[in-house]
Amino acid sequence: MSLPLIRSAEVAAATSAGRPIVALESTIITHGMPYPQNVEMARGVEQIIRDEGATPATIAVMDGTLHVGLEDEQLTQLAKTPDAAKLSRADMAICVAQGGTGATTVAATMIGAMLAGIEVFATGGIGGVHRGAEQSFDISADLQELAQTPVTVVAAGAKAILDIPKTLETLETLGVPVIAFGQDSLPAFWSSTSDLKAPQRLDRAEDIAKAHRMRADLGVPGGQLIANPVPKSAEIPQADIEPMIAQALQEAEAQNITAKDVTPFLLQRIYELSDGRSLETNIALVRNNARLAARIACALVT
Ligand code: PSU
Ligand code: MN
Repeated sequence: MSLPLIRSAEVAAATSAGRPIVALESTIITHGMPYPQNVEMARGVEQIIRDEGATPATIAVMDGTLHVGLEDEQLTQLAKTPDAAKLSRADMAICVAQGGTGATTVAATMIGAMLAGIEVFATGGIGGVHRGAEQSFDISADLQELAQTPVTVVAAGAKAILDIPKTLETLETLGVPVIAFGQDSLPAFWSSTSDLKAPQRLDRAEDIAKAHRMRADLGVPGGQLIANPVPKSAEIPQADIEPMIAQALQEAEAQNITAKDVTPFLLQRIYELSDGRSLETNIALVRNNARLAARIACALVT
């Protein structure tokens, strides 16, 4: 059976030539940032990947087809659809089978990347164990996906809205390597450092590529999480962001926001509470992650 999967012209050409490709998610576009900053971010990030000598592949489901690489009109169309479905592992097959349209989370983007033979993926922050998870059981499917799907994911560490120690413990249980890039401390999304030491540290894209290869060679399933610190010039110190996170979390609880709606709600409220500063930082860190991911993808093909 042939899969309902279409590559963009650019991704198809790179695939046949064996050139490096970097996957990008689409939930960050539809549920992570407002229009038009979301489409500007998405285009800018794609260009960074090209400038590094790799090919960008933004992944989404449109009208029942899994698109690996979006043409510019498709990207714009998706960015203008804030009510697009948010597709994680559980949702993807149903959306495709029903001819639906939706944006892929980290988990679903990893599945799309694997199906298209792409081994490296850049995003902003992954989902994780939410604060209060001992009550809500809210643990992102992104963590399980990292444990089973062989894609190296470059993110800016676990998002500070989460319970970062519990997220790290869960990743350890699942056998997912968490590798800080170029520093000992685990980055915390909007902030470049945290009080936590990262379980692993690597300093070069080539070393990350080597570790990715070795994991496959050893027959260990799953991917790697690369925690790439946001550039200092764009960071928001933890002391500044923490009160806004606390307020957003309180409001989420008061308004009974649950399940898939939690992460988009928190990101939107922190954007408002920070007068847009959180968005500037978010864009800066995604761009930084795209650059590193492209270097890893290039190292994988040499
Ligand atoms: N982190 C961000 N922006 C985002 C997301 C994460 O900075 O938009 C998205 C990603 O697509 C991630 C998803 O996979 O949120 C996690 O959602 P949940 O917590 O519902 O699993
Ligand atoms: Mn959740």
